[in-house]
This record gives sequence, C-alpha cells and structure tokens, in this order.
Amino acid sequence: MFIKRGKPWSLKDHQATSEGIYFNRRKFMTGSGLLIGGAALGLAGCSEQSSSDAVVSQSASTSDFTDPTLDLYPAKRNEAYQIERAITDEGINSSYNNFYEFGSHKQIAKAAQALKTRPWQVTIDGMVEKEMVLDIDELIRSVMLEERLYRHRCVEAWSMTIPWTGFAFKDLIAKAKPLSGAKYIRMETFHDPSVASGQKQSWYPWPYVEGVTMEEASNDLAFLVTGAYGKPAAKQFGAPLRLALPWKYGFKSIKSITRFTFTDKRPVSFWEQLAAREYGFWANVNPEVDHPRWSQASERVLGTNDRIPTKIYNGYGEQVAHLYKDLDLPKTVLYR
Ligand SMILES: Nc1nc2c(c(=O)[nH]1)N[C@H]1C(S)=C(S)[C@@H](COP(=O)(O)O)O[C@H]1N2
Ligand SMILES: [Mo]
Repeated sequence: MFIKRGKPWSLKDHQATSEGIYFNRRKFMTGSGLLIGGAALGLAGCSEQSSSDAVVSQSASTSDFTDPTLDLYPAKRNEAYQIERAITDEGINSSYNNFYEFGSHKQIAKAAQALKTRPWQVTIDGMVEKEMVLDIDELIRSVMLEERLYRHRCVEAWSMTIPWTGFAFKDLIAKAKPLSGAKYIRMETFHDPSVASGQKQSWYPWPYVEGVTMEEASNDLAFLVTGAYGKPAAKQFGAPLRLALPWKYGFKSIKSITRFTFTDKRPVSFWEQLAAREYGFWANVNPEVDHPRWSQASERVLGTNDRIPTKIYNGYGEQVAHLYKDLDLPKTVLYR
C-alpha cells in the first residue's frame, strides 16, 4: 500500500515542530564539551513535510523472521477501553513515527527494520527483592495479553487512536517485587549505534530513558505494549516491548525497553536532559499549559482533516486525576 504525496495530515498547518529542534545547544555544548555546528545538528525541522515514503509493510519488510509469540494474536479486546474516535489507519500509523534512534524525523519505519528484536532480554533491577533478567518471550507468555483502544497525543500536537495489545504495567511490578522504599521506575531503551544510526549522534543523551512514579505505573491505564493492530508490534512502534501512558504526552511512552530500574530517585528522562523547560517529568496532557513554543489547546488527528480540542489528561482524567491532586496544577503538569 502506498501513501500519496500531499496527504492532508502532513500539511504544515501549525508551528509545532519536533521535540528536539530547539533544545538549548549552548548549554548542551558546554555540558558535553562537544563542538557542534548548527548545521550538523540536523534536527527535524522538516518533520512536517510530506515524503514519498511507501508504507513499510508490516510482515514482509524483512527476512523470514516469524515472531515467536505470533500465536497469541489477536488478543481479546478489553471493552472497558473503548473510545469514541476512529482507529487510525494502520498504514498511516506505521509510516509516521517518532523513534530518534533511527532518525530525527517521522519516516524512520524503514530504518527501524534493522532492529533485531530476538533474542531480547529485559532486566529488572534496583530496589527489588531480587534482580532478574527475563527473556521477552517468557515474559510475554507469563502475562495475559489483551487489546485496548487508546488515544495517543504527541507533545507536537498531533494525535492518533491505536489498538494496542499488551499487559498491565502492574503485572510486571508484581513480578519485580519492589522494596517498600521504591518510589519511581526508570526505563531504558536498547543502545546499539551499529543498528540504530541515530545513536551515533553523540549530542543526544543515549540511551533513551523515561521514568514514572510507582503510583503512575500501578494505575490501570499504564500498559506495556507488545503488539498493535492485532499482531506483534511493528519495529517502528517500539517492538518488542514499549510503554503506553495515554494520559501523558507521547514522549513518556518509551519504546523497545530493555531495563526497568526501581529507585527512590526521580529519573531524568532523555528529553528532560535535552530541554527540561520544554519536556518535564510529569508531561500530563493539558490543553491549558502551552509548550514554550506552541499551543497545546488543540491537536491534528492524523489520517483526517480534523483539528480538535485537546482534553485534560487526554480524556483520561477520571482514571488518573487523583494521582496529581497534591501537585500544583496546572502549571506543573509539564514543567517541574
Ligand atoms: N526509545 C524511544 N522511545 C520513544 C521515542 C523515541 O524517540 N525513542 N519517541 C517518543 C515520542 S516523542 C512519541 S510521540 C512516541 C511515538 O510513538 P509512535 O511512533 O508509536 O506514534 O514514542 C515515544 N517513545
Ligand atoms: Mo512525541
């Protein structure tokens, strides 16, 4: 299937740009001691332009690899997570991604096929009863997979609706047996510049890191994703294991996770390291708190011509607002 040039969802209809484009270079250069020319940054200023990329086919794009968990799909849909929006076309979702390991633009799907998702180990360490390394297939087979329809809202002010397959984050916490002092979970993506050429861009603080509080991770909505669209996740979605936190901006939903570390220190995420003023720890979707460079009041719905008002907590306030009642809202939702 091909997507034609000039698709409506790629129009430059707002001034939001990619996460990375304006991060504080000077500060970063000082901190790292690197000399970086402006041009060499090559950040995603053109991310909203259309490209002629074909949609990368979900199955036939690479080799003869058969996912060892294929028999678990499609998983039964959990009807509690039905939503009012139309599911985003799989072809559109599969060819418009943020995955900076494979490039600082949206057309990374092809490059992401280089990622080897087996064998894949997930380390659980830090403040837990016993540190462990889990094989991804063992992990997936030890949990109950289900399908959930979730909204997905990027801080760049675009959104999709995705049928994820996965399991509750709290199921992983139960396996980990955290010590009572653990307050946060720090997550890390693989680090292999030989496969992910974006990781050769040394001014980024690789590997990608994200963090959540124990309460956030234990919330029913926090979902560890293994699949999408009724099959194992495409590599560009963050196979074989990524997070989906639908009430937070998309950058919190870390892809291709290799490590969960339970800790009493608040993790500093990838984007927070680059530009703390723009991408804070909480990063809850909030139409009233603008990004320093653009409004968050509305969002472009990919695959349609719609621009719709953004909802507080991306429409999931009922499930998660209580987690933040003691914080100084709304100003601290994004920046703190
Ligand atoms: N490892 C890793 N995880 C990541 C990113 C990334 O660049 N690397 N981008 C984030 C951002 S900004 C968004 S919006 C979502 C995009 O997910 P999608 O491509 O499935 O829409 O992934 C998030 N997780
Ligand atoms: Mo994002």
